[in-house]
Amino acid sequence: MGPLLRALIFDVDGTLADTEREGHRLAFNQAFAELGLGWQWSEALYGELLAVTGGKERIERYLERYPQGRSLPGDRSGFVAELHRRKTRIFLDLLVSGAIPLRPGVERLLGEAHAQGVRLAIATTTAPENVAMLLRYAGTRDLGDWFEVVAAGDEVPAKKPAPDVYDLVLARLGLNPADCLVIEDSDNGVAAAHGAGIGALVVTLNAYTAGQDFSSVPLVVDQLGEPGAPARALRGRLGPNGYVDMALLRRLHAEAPGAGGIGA
Ligand code: XBP
Ligand code: MG
Repeated sequence: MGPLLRALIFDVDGTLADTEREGHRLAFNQAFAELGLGWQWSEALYGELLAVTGGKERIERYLERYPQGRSLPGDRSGFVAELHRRKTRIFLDLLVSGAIPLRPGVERLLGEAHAQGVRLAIATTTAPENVAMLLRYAGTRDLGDWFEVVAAGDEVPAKKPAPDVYDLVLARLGLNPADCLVIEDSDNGVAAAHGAGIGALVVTLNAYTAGQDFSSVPLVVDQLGEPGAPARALRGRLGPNGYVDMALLRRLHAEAPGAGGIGA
């Protein structure tokens, strides 16, 4: 028998909730407006900028690519940090207002895992306070206490697609890659998990990640799904009930416990 499934590790943005288009993007735009910058990130431009993970890094990329950066003050990184602090405050207000719900099936699956004693962790690029507020306000109860470990992008030298944040989660859990299964929504997230040697992966697509290459992942679905509102599998197969549950995750994990098992 292979290793037991001991922990589920979740990405946050795009996976637990559809935070990008009507969440982070709006918060960036509002911060730009507050500072009178006259910058506007359209849905399409934001989709391009998402190739860079991390909000501060995303602003830096924008400034490198577009002429807006030329007129900025000398202390570029201090300016970006202040801009990002504003953006985070605005994003937190959005979360507290309940404007960003969890994706379908997320709270159900977390509850199932918790009830079965499977440990829960988060590997994200965003800030820990964003995660705490999302978990507090997006579900029907504060889900934060179900998560044993939250590892965030600014805690590690390199953000996704580097494996650092997944390595940190494994160290904090005290588990091996083969004990875990990851749920992600993006190619950068998949690369990070694979880089840390975690092989069992589920991808829940969203509008920004639907066109990405997930050929190395055993199960790709449009959402986790709920009883009566099934998910759609774009790669791999769902169980008879048509949604992602712990029985399905245990099967996937047994079939591909480590990175070596991927695509086999
Ligand atoms: C998510 C991100 C984040 C958010 C913004 O990537 O790249 O940067 O867009 O968050 P992933 P911050 O889902 O792969 O972790 O502005 O707080 O960085
Ligand atoms: Mg994501």
